[in-house]
Amino acid sequence: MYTRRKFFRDSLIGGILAGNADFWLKNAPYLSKPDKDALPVAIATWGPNVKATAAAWEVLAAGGRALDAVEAGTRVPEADPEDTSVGYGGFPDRDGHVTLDACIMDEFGNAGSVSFLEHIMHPISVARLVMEKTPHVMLSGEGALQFALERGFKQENLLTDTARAAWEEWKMKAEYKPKINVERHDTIGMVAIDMKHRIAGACTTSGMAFKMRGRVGDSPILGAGMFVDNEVGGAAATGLGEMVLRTLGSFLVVEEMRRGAHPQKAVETAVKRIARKYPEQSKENQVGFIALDKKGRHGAFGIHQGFNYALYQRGENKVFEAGSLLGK
Ligand code: SD4
Repeated sequence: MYTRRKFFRDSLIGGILAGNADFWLKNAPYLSKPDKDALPVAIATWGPNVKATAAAWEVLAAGGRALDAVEAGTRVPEADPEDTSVGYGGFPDRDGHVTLDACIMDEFGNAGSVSFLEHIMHPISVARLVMEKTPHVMLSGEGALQFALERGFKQENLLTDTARAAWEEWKMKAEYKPKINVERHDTIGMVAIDMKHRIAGACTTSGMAFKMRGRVGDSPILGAGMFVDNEVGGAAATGLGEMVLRTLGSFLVVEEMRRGAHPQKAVETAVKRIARKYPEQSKENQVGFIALDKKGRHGAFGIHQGFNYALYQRGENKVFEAGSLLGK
């Protein structure tokens, strides 16, 4: 049924495509100004990840390296069985396998990534070792698992009873239809800057629930799920990975900041680009970005309402609602 709500949403997309809908910029609450206390800072996608920014802050406040902070932070949801979008407890693919994607990047532009990795609770730490201990950037599937086991990671069953029950229920209809902000889109993308102005980023996820076996999303792809450049800042994405993959969204955000855009403007540009290129998919799917620039200013924006993020800055760890292109 074509409801009033859908009509409203379609009209909004139409307005934005016509280029006359900058209304949401007028009261953007994020135009934060840098000050001497802006660093260190850690930002992460999704409110429940305050626990992750807290873990990152411990490293940052002790004078540690941003790379260690983002790894420590993103390991928190990876080990949390309640988080059904990341690591242990993540919802499986449509064949019942939990398959994980992750990437990490440091202040020198070094990067490591794993995709389609099974049985390892901390893919972000495997990604870091790919970066530090191999001549490669990305390992995938069985090769990634073999590498992790050789490096001493434990092989574990990551499918919890809750996730298995959700999968059993899903199988009754077996319909692949991601829902906006409903699947607990808790992929964690995190960017941090330490006291020495070093920037690092990390992103880790079990991907879209009930995806096809072998499907890899945006999260382990540098420039799509996450990207940092120490001269500029960093960004990370969440939501329907296919839309982010086709637009290299995080790279776009960083490049916009390189051209002088405030992080808030940069994330809005990326979301607008996606909505313009994929208007149909944008009606039904969420994509959100977080960004930090070198000065410690941040931005966050999604296609739809309901995207939130955690920010630890000036000694305070808080959750904020991100702005959005469309209403619900
Ligand atoms: C993916 N972008 O695999 C991820 C999913 C996600 O919160 O962000 N979930 O497409």
